[in-house]
Amino acid sequence: MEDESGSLPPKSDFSAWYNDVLWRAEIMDVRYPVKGLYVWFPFGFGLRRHTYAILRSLLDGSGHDETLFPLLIPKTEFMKEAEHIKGFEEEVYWVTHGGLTELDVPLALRPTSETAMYPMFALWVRSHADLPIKVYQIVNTFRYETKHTRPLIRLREITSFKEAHTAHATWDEAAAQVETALSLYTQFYDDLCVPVIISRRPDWDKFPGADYTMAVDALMPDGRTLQVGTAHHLGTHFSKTFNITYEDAAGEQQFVSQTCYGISERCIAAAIGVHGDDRGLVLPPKVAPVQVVVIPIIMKKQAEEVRAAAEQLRAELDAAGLRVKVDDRDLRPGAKYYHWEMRGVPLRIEVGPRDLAAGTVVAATRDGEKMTLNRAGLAAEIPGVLSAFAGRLRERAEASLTSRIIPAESVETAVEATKSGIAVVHWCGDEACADMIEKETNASVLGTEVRSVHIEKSEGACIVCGRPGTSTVIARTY
Ligand code: A5A
Ligand code: ZN
Repeated sequence: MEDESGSLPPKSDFSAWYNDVLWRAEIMDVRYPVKGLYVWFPFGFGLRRHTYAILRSLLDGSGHDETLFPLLIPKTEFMKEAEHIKGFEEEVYWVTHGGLTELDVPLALRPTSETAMYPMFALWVRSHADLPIKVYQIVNTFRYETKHTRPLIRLREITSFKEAHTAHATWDEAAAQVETALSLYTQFYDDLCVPVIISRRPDWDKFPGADYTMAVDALMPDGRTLQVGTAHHLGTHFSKTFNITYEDAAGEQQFVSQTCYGISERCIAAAIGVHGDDRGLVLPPKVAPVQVVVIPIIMKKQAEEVRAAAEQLRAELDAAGLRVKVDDRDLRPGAKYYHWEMRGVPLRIEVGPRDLAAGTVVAATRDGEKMTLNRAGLAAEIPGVLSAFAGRLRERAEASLTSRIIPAESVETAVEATKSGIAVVHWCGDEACADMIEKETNASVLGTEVRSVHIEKSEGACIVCGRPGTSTVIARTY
């Protein structure tokens, strides 16, 4: 699979860089013969595995239970919630035949699992004691996307859809769960060293069947935002449709209030896009499939000693719980550096004859910090080196985001700001004003009630009509 021919386009040419790096770093193979469907290379799948392990542990640690529902949803269930159908009807794949026999009830490939899960919730919930329900699954979902498809970003088979679904006794409890979800997502993106902006989507952009939608957006290098997660308050829309009720203390049947929240492999696209550089991927240590690569510098003399020392170091780092690899292929060291830099490995350690004699190793982080470390006690040093590296990734990403958040007091300034990043404007909440802003800027109103350490909430005159407005983020989006 190794292809070192030609060179990676510079990251400033983001779209070309992105496609090329996914191939060269062996994340996704885009040659599968169905549009919008891609294949995970084993290295990419390792990145996925470690990324989703964090997500799993966050969810497991906060009272969620993992579950697994069927992929196929009967049309009869799917068509029950009017807004939900309207939102998805153009995106659903249908299974109409079993072999040569036409099915009595066509089956939808889940685009998301509300209508698979909630008929079962109706059976599971009887009394107050059955609440809350908090479950999640990590599955593939299918959406017949008509916009430009892109690996990890817009897929027709989303392979790594983490969807959580909850049911509560009251609307307020569900609202509190939306906040919990946002805080879990904030921690998750902090582990990926990716700063995010949370906002409340305008009503016309909320999830089909939701009372409101909170969205999490990351800023990509080309100045466009990528929606990397959403949390929806579903109110009682679905519980009324699927008759999910519990008996309250007074013996009355009450409809549950629900939430759902989701993240897809876009989280990996964001980490790749935000941290990568002209030499390839730069991976946050917590998710890097290889965290440390050991490169034996083999010369004629002491070749065996160097090999043995590299293997000894590997064993020590492995025992310390680090994901480590020795690259003892018969290649020039330079070719190996190139190989592992492309794959984003956070730390490289070189072991050569001179180091053996001196009792040291030479180490280099993926962002170019070189250091000489004592061989003795090295395994205990590495976690600190990796977390300092993660800290620098986080700081650089923060700086890059803040430099591209631009307050705009007029539509003209918003047009300028959204060419390279995010405009913060005052908007009155009126759809006509939003239409005007979107038309002029070619960007989208991401939302209001903005949560970001970089954006202070404020009141001011709507940049279109002058009526009272609040801070609103606008950006070109993926
Ligand atoms: N049931 C809820 C959780 C739901 O489906 N929400 S959602 O439609 O907003 O999807 C959740 C997240 O999946 C989105 O925020 C987005 O980050 C991601 N996503 C949606 N469509 C996608 C696609 N075609 N390809 C990749 N990711 C997608
Ligand atoms: Zn207005």
